[in-house]
Amino acid sequence: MTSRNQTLFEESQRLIPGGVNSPVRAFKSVGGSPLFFTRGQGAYVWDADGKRYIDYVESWGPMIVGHCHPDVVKAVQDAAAQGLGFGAPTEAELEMAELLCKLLPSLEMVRLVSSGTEATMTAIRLARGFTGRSRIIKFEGCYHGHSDGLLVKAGSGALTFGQPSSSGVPADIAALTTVLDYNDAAGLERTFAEMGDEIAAVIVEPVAGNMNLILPKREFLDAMRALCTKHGAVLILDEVMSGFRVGLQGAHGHFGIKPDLLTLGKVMGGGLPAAAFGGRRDIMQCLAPLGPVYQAGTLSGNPVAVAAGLATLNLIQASGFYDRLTQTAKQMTDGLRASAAKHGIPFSAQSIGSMFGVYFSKQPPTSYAEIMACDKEAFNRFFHAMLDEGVYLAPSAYEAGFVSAAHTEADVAATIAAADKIFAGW
Ligand code: KE4
Repeated sequence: MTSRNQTLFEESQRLIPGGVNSPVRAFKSVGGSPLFFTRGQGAYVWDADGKRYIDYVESWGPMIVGHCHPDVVKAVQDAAAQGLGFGAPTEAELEMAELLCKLLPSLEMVRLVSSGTEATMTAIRLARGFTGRSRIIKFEGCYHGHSDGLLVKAGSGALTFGQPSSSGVPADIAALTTVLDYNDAAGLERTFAEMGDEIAAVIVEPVAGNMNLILPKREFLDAMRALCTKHGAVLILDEVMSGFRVGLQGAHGHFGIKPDLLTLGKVMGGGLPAAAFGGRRDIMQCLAPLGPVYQAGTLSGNPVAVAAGLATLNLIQASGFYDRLTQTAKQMTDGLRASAAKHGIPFSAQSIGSMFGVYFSKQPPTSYAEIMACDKEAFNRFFHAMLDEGVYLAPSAYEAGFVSAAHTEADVAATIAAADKIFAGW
């Protein structure tokens, strides 16, 4: 019998390119037909055939308190009952700005937008307006949304489909983006020595999650900060994914590196479209209506999305919240690693805060090249086998995974048991 998922996918493909509204959902790199979800509750999601999965994708990061947390749902219902949007300032936006600047001291000012792409695109424009320079530096495998200048050797869906540099981006724009190797401090130093006074900004995921999970080397982060300061370039830390995921102060708080601009998203919207960029007051004051750098958005600061974000950010401040999340992620990756070792399978796994990565390689990769050397076919086979066991991992070997406050020890044990059964028959 054809599954409801397959029927919906076939019908969707007639009207929606690839049948999806965001490419990485299409299961193209793992094969098979994407799942259409009908419901989420806590750590679980249900597909159109009524099958339940333990969810480690969590809408690609936002659902850190679990799906449909009652506090978040109530906040959304209460806000919606007052109005779905005004295109005018609301007190909730001031509350969100105050909370973000309290939680993240590097934010002297902040502006809300509706997606991570808007946040990073504007941060780049702001850096160019502030410095009067055009060149930007990014790192291969990092993904910062789909604005033209950043779709050059990008990660996430672009990498997943083997098209890290999108067509449709004018060569003149792509030529202003210099792409270096993640964790290569020497390469960064050489580039600044050659063209330091041309560089408007360096943009980086301080913990990379779009080429699977790659942890930063200390000297890489330190070099980046020092070089940007020395040459007057703007350091943009893109924490759309790692923000509030690595810890309450994101990766930059965890590693103690101060950005000039910071981009946020996902968790701060609680699953609804809210994102932000912010940082140094002298840079942010270049923004319209104060300064000459234009940026705008009909839905920016939407009161219903902000309500979901405020409720989520309130919950994550609970005492011990990140200790428990970090423990959950570590328990899970330790268990997977132990099971693979028992069955003699070249596999590794690691976690930081509530983010984790699983790899079919002997050691966790530390660079894009090492990620590309992992056994992708083995990952795809593992992905589908785990799906059969009711465990939903990201449908790509190039994405990080996430645990939530709703994942219990029983969920972790069931996940490890599922992997052990698969590895036993590998
Ligand atoms: P959005 O425009 O998708 O809200 O955010 C873009 C973005 C910017 N920066 C980082 C570090 C990101 O991870 C993202 C978006 N992440 C992907 C998942 N790896 C979103 C999923 C998708 O593209 O459907």
